[in-house]
Amino acid sequence: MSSDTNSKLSFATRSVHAGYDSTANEGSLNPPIYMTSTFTFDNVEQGAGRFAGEQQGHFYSRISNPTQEILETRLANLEEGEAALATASGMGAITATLWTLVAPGDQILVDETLYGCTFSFMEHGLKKFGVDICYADFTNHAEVQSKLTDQTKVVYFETPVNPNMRVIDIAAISALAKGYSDAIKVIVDNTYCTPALQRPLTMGADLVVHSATKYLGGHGDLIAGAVVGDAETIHQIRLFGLKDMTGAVIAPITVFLILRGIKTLQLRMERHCQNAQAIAEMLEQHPAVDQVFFPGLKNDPWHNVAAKQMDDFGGMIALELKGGYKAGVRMLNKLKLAKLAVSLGDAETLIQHPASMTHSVYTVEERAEHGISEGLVRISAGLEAVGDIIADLEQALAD
Ligand code: 3LM
Repeated sequence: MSSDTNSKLSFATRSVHAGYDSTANEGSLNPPIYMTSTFTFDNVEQGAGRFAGEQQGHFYSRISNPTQEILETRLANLEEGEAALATASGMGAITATLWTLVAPGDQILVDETLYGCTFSFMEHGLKKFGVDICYADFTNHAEVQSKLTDQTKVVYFETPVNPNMRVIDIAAISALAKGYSDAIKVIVDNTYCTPALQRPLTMGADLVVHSATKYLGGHGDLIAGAVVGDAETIHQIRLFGLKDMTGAVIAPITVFLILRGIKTLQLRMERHCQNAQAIAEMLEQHPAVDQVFFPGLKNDPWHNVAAKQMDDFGGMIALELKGGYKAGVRMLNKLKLAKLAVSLGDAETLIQHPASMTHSVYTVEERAEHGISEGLVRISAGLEAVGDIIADLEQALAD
């Protein structure tokens, strides 16, 4: 199967095959890694044609590379978009995308809670250049509606939200934005779900961004990102946000590792989801736990919207202990199997404290305003036998 979006094939099959044709590559089962910075031209006319975008073909690896192209075709296929751009990091994808889409005087309407560095880029980066960042609680649709203005160019959110696990209705927010103006670009950070669980482009979003460092790579051995959407916008992001603004180019060897990771994406997501569900159900019953935030729990406030738009409830959990921050520190320091680390989506169960780690760029006041509590603990359920993870958590929670 080559680069076509063959919708008759299932997700698992496309995860293994889409975008790669072994017969065009000496029969090599796995894709070649083109370690080259530049590409030779047959003559001056061909080189000039490629630079002008009038002729197909690669010319410099800051813009494109054949190995990268395989990953981009596969991601576009899985997200059901026209095109994709792979980048050196999730932040590379987010920054390349937003630098391309906004100018001074424009407004970005964002959910009140964002991954720490995305918040920092908006608040400390784009604002400095005259872009207005407007926050709203995206679970409150009337509030979103009231904050759309003629300056709004982008509507941006994560779902489930890192780290507090709110779930935002992608179809409803996209409809609100498009109802106000067709020109508004709706961007969803799909890192927590991956297309194995949720495909925002089929629900009205324009662009999807990813930290491929997480579930897509899946093994905690690389940093990468991607943006997926319509071919014209992706082309603009490649030629401006990537080529001129960030230079956040993905290395071909990293592409190879992500393609390898994606082959098992659906299998891994199934196990991450099963493990997270069992862990969340244990935590919900535990006397030391005050609250568990996981949309797979029947009485989670976001259970219904998650059930509507996600194929399963994901591998991420947040919790609040009865003893607050102090109890959280005690628990984290007692873990034996689960690793104390930021990042997520790896084979290993990872646990961290957002207020002092992933979301520490927010000030204490900002965290309070943006819905991130000081005692929150975040768990990325790994692929270990769930009984072993639960036993570790129970011993860490014991008096
Ligand atoms: C983390 N998150 O532990 P990279 N979007 C989302 C993310 O969670 C992340 C990015 C984008 C974490 C990283 S914190 C120092 C470690 C929803 C990253 C950015 O540039 O690939 O790290 O992606 O939550």
